[in-house]
This record gives sequence, C-alpha cells and structure tokens, in this order.
Amino acid sequence: MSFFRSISALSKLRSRVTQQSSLANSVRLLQTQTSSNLDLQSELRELIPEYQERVKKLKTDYGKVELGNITVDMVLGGMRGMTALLWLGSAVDPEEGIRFRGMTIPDCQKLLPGVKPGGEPLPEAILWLLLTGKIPSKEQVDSLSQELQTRATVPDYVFKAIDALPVSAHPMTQFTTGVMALQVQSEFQKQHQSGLAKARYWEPTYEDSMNLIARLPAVAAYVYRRIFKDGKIIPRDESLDYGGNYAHMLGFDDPQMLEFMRLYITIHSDHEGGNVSSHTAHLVSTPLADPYLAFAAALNGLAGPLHGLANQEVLRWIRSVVAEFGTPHISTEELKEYIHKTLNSGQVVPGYGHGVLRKTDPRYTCQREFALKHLPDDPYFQLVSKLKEVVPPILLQLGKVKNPWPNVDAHSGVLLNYYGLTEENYYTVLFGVSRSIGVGPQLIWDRALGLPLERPKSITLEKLEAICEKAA
Ligand code: CMX
Repeated sequence: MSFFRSISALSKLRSRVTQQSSLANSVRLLQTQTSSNLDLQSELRELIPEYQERVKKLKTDYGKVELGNITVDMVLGGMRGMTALLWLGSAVDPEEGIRFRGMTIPDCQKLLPGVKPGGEPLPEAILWLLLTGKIPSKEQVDSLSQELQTRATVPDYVFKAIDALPVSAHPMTQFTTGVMALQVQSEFQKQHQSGLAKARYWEPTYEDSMNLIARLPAVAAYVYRRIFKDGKIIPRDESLDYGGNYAHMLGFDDPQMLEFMRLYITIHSDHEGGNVSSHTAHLVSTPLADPYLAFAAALNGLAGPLHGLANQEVLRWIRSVVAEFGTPHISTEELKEYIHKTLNSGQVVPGYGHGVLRKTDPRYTCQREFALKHLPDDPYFQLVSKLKEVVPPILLQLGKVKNPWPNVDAHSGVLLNYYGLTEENYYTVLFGVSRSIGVGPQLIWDRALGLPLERPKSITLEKLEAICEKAA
C-alpha cells in the first residue's frame, strides 16, 4: 500500500472510528501488515527501507507544503499548536486522546496480548507495536520478553553510583543518576568513535534502547528498595514478564497489582512527541547523543511538577485534603472550599488540565475502569471520583483554564496506594520506566530515518516587537 493510500485509508478509518467501530477498523488497518519475524530487530530491519522511501518522497516532492503559520502566541505560549515534530509511535487528538499507532487504549486492551487472554496488555506488546506499527502475536511478545531478560543485567557500578547519593535524595535524582551510570555501556558511543557509517546508526541505537528499556526496572526497583525498604533488594524473577517482574522487584506479588503495573506501563509509554520528556529525548539525541544521555535528559524534564511529577503532587494534595478534614469522606462544599484555598494560594490543582487534551484523558478513564472493577469501595478512589465532579466547574469559572478535565496523573496514585505502593515521591520513577518504551522506539527511528540536528530559530524581544509593529 502506498503512503498516500495508507494516509487516506487512515483518515477514513478515523472518521469511522468516532462512529464506534474503532476496534474493527484498527484491526483491518493493522492486519494489512502482519508480522512475520519472531524477533523484533529482524522485523524492524525489513521495515526500515520502506519508511526511508516514504520520508525521502516527502522531502523531494512535498518539502514546501505548509503545515500552518507560526504566530506570536505560539512563540510566547510554549509553542502550543505548532506542528513541528515527526513522531511515529502515537498521536494525541484534543478531543479523543491518545492513539498508539492508530489504536485507542480500549483497542490495545482488546488486541495486544496479555499474560492470559483478556488480561491487560503486556508492555512488551506496546513496545512491539510502537516500534513496528504491527500487532504482535503472543509468541512474538514472549520472544521479546526473553530478549529483554537476556539484556537485563545491570553492572554493579550503577548501584554504587546511586549509593553515593544520600538516601534522602529524591527518587528521580537517584534514578537518573543510575541511568547516567548505565551510559558507560553505550554501544552507540563506542561504535561512533570507531567510525560508524551513518546508514548503520540505527543498529547500536537499537542495542542501547533495548538495553536501556531492559535494565531500567532493576535500577528503578533498587532506588525504591534502597530508600523505602532498608536496602533489601529483591532479585528479578526470570519467569515473569517485564511489568510483572518490575512489580515483583519492588516487592509486590499480588496478581492484581501485576496486572495494574502492565496497564500502567502501557498507558504511560508514549504521548506523541511534543510533551516535555519525549521532545527532550528526541532533541538531545539529534546531535547524536546516545539513547542513555537522551533518556536521562528526558527524565529530568519528567521530574517537573507540571509534567511527570504531577502524579506525586496529586497524592500529596489528596493526602492534605484528607488531613485537613480528618477523613476521606468529605462533603462537596468542603471540597470546593479546599480547592479554592489551593487556587487562592497561587497553586494549580494537580492532575487537571493539559497542553493538548480538551476532554477527560482516556488514560484517566481506563484507570477509573480498573478501579471500578477491583477497588470500588476504596475511600481514596471515591474521593478521586468526587473530585472529577467538583474540580472542573471551579477551573472553568477561572475563565483561563483551557482544559478543566482530569489527566492521567489524577488517578494513578490512588491505585498504587491501594496496592501498597504508598510512597508518592516514587511515582514519577514508574512513569519514567514506562516512558522509555515510547522514547526508545522513536530514537531508533530518528537514526534510521537520518533525522537531522534539531535547531529551530529563535527571535529577540526587539525583533518580535518590530515585526508586530510593522504588521499593525
Ligand atoms: N489548576 C489551576 N490552574 C490551571 C490548571 C490547574 N489544574 N491548569 C491550567 N491552569 C492555568 C494555568 O496555570 C494558566 O494560568 P496563567 O495564565 O495564570 O499562567 C492558565 O490556566 C492557562 O493554562 P492552559 O493553557 O489551560 O494550560 P497549559 O497548556 O499552559 O498547561 C498544564 C498545561 C498541564 C501544565 C496545566 O494544566 C497544569 O498546570 N495542570 C496541573 C499540573 C498537572 O496535572 N500536570 C500533569 C499533566 C500531564 C502530564 O504531563 O503528566
């Protein structure tokens, strides 16, 4: 199928999707591309020439096609609405939310293999989908699971680097330090210094990205056990899948928690390219910084309270509400009062709002559905449900908030808390591990497609004023 026929098929698919036949259509689209290889790298190797052709055609035949105008608002408004990045794995529609290679979260829950039929998608499956655009079979997912296990050994100096920090250092600081220490093993850096040809850049990038993804759970679990469990480390269980094993190394073996972890990693993996962590990873990788360097930079952006740290902030805020009233059973009036108090003190309500979304985040909705199934009577879940009714009208009244609805971070904390992962300072590390599964594939494609150094033009204040005066 040619690229333009694929695009037209995709846009037809999209309009039909909104008429509630998303699953059937997604299946039809993805079935046109059945996977034949058992291992991921061979699958990718087959795909790369086709994608290179598509990008080449765009550059040679359509290079001057406009994607929109750049306005002063965009320059002063954090580049909102400026389409300027190529990102293969996923796209966020303001009304509908995330689609991973064209598939919604419910599509993924139905079509991607779980541990058992009907189980939550395995993180290995979303990794396969994001990298190849194809739905993997259970056999392929199991083979990838094994591949990740064989790559998962973490050198001792990584743990020593973390140990050099005070235990009181924030979990994200300790985690990112571990990622920087992993960088010592970068294949890309080694091969590039030995004179690697450009056409082969993607190969060590694949090695680094897969090694990084495979090793992160052990590093992340080490940080958790070091800070919160007296340094008692739990070795990995090779019989478990990626998400299950991560939960196990943290110290959680309840099968429901393992299922939640698989869902959590899947839905946090990717959120198109413009969010701070994904964009940072891409940007930092473009001067050929290796995947470890790029991902460590991404984690530093994720650690900001308006981005990935918001999940920590949400639980802290919920705990402060409960502490204020001495109970999680709080009346609507009391909740309203507390929200106003937060806003009047100049703070944001964490877990609400978004830079792109204009409806409730489907990542929130699927966590809500999980909670309704497994913990409907949990008082913290009930409080989160009540907040969804009370917060949006108050934010709307402010007259400036573009999206008053809950985002992914509004929900994850109460689920983790229910299963015993109560230390909210750690939550962003979970997000970080998950985000590697979205970022890794894009870094591989960045090198396979030969995407150049990212270097947008900036403008001085005087120049901006002069242009505006002339336009007026
Ligand atoms: N509470 C209070 N005020 C909010 C708000 C919220 N939840 N969301 C937006 N606003 C305010 C903004 O601070 C801004 O105020 P000023 O003009 O005074 O600076 C105004 O409304 C307009 O902002 P916006 O255009 O609606 O939102 P942005 O695209 O600028 O910001 C986001 C998006 C997520 C940073 C913002 O909604 C926010 O701070 N939310 C709370 C933090 C949060 O949940 N972050 C997690 C997002 C998901 C993720 O990345 O993980």
